[in-house]
Formats: sequence, structure tokens, C-alpha cells
Amino acid sequence: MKTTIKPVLFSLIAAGVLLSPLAGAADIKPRIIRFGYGLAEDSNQGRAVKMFAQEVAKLSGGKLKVKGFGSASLGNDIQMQNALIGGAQEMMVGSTATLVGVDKDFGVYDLPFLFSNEREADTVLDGTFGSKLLGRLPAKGLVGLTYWENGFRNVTNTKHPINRFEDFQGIKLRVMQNPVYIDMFNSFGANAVPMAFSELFTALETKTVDGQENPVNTIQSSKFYEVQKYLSVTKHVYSPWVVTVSKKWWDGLSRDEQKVLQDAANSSRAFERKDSRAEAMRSVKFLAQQGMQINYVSDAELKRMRDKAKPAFDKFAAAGGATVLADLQSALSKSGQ
Ligand code: TK8
Repeated sequence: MKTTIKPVLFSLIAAGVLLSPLAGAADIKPRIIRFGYGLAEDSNQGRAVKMFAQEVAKLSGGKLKVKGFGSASLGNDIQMQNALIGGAQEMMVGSTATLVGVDKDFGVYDLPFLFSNEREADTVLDGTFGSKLLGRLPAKGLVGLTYWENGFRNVTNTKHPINRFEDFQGIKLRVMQNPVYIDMFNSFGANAVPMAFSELFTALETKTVDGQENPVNTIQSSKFYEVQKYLSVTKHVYSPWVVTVSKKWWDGLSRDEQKVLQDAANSSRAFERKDSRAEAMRSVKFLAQQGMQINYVSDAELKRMRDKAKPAFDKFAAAGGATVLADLQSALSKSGQ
């Protein structure tokens, strides 16, 4: 055996096949990257994964092949996160909110009414603060490549429009699996039910919960308008998505391959945000056409909600988040300058 393998190996090396993993060798099988996500293929998330895949194919000359798996077909956000950490899956995109299971400080983004507009969010996420927080992930088995926009979250339900925080009274509201959300909505008087996104449509359909909160893009792409009557524009949280890679798998890549993924992630960020923002403008009209009753919460009532939810900040700080919160607030104060 040995005598036959050696010459083959030698000629492969001579052909440069084993020495230059990114250069031309068409006979080497592409590395398959399973990239899981929770939303439908036809969503801002799905479109951005597709664009990222094309970019990776282009930059790697076809040596790296990203396969997108939408609708949580590889598992919900928490399950995928664990699969990445264990090395059983290569990539995913999901809400930063579910990263609290990995590092509690990620809950800072979920504090109510933290960002007033997309510009503030972009400045903080794309600046030193955002990358510093991503820099915490490798120690936990994940590599964070970039933030995408999930967007400002709004409430839907089947009972009545939400005009004031008192209207949350008695509403069973699905929230992400994150203590900041549970506290926030319980402080409004809702009955907050933490649940994986992948179970949400059925839970709404069977009335296990009365409502949920997500950006208008998601309310459209997940067809929540089929099972929800009222959409109340509250913009209570700006929610980022984060593109992550399994650290175990990442460590086995060459520097060139890592660069391809990072560069493609950087390009995908601009694409995804532009696409999401353009779609959000159209979604409200679409949802109205589908028969949703839409109301905009007044500034005065939003201020009452903000005041009511303030204890969430103190609680987050007291539970070990004081430093990360102060850092974020300082980054935010600079964003206006
Ligand atoms: C998709 C989720 C979703 C998030 C949620 O898997 O859970 O409500 O907003 O986008 O990450």
C-alpha cells in the first residue's frame, strides 16, 4: 500500500494541489459550509445568506461552498448555536438576543428604547463597541463575523391594538429566550412567554400565545398576518442579527479562507441592511393590504413605556452588566457627535 500512496502524494504536491488550498485546483472538492438560519428563504435573512454564498463562491474561486438552510431546518437559534460550538455545524445567523446563553453581556442590545434610529445602531455595532463584544465570542467557541439588521421590533396580537403599556395587560406574548425581554414585557403587564422562533407560527395559530413582537419584515416573511390582527408600531427594541462561525471549524481554515469569509461577511452587511430597510418601507403597506389593523403609538405613550421599562436597565447593570452598559452608553453618546 505505502509504495502506491507515496507517488500519488508526491505528484499532488508537485502539482501544487496540497500546498495552495485556494489556488485553482479544480479537482479538489469544495469545502461545504452549512449556514443555518431561522427565517424563510424568501426573507431579508434568506436573501442575505444567498448573497453571502455568492460572494464566498466568487472570492474563493468555488473552493468554499455555502449551503443555506432556512426555516430553522438545522434547528432553532439556540440549537444551532450549540451545534456551532460543538463543531457539528459551520455557520449561522440569528438574533444577538439568544447569545445571552453564551455571554450575558449580549443582552445589552435588548434593553428597551436603547437606540432611537438605525444610524445610532450602525455606529455602535460597526464601531469599537460592537467589535469588542464580538471579540468575546472566540473564548466561547464562536467567531462573530458581522452584524446584520433584524430591525426595530413591533408588537402584533389578536386581542386589541396596543396604544399604551396598560394595553399589554393580560396579553400572552411570545418573547425571545432572553431575560431582558421577559422583564420588559412583564413590567408592562403582559404575560411574557419565552419560546423559540421556530415554534412561534404554530403557537399563534393555536392561540397558545396571543401575540409576539418582531420587525415588520419578519411579520411579512413569516406570514404572521395570517394569524394576527393588530400591528402596533412600538419600535421598543432595535434587534441585531449576528453572523457566527464555529470556532472549532474556523481554526482548521487557512488564513486565506478565513479572509474570504470575513470579506464576504463585510460585503453582506451593507447588502442586508439596505435590503432590509427598503423592504421595511414596503412591509407596512403590504401588511395593511393583508387586513392587519395598524396603529402608531404616540410619542407621549412611548415615553411612558420607556419610563416604565427603565428598571430593566438597573436590573441588567446589577446582574453583572454595568460595565458593558456603561461602554455602550459612552459609544452611543459619541454617535451623535
Ligand atoms: C430567527 C430569529 C428572529 C428573532 C426572534 O431565527 O426570535 O424573534 O427576531 O429573527 O432570530
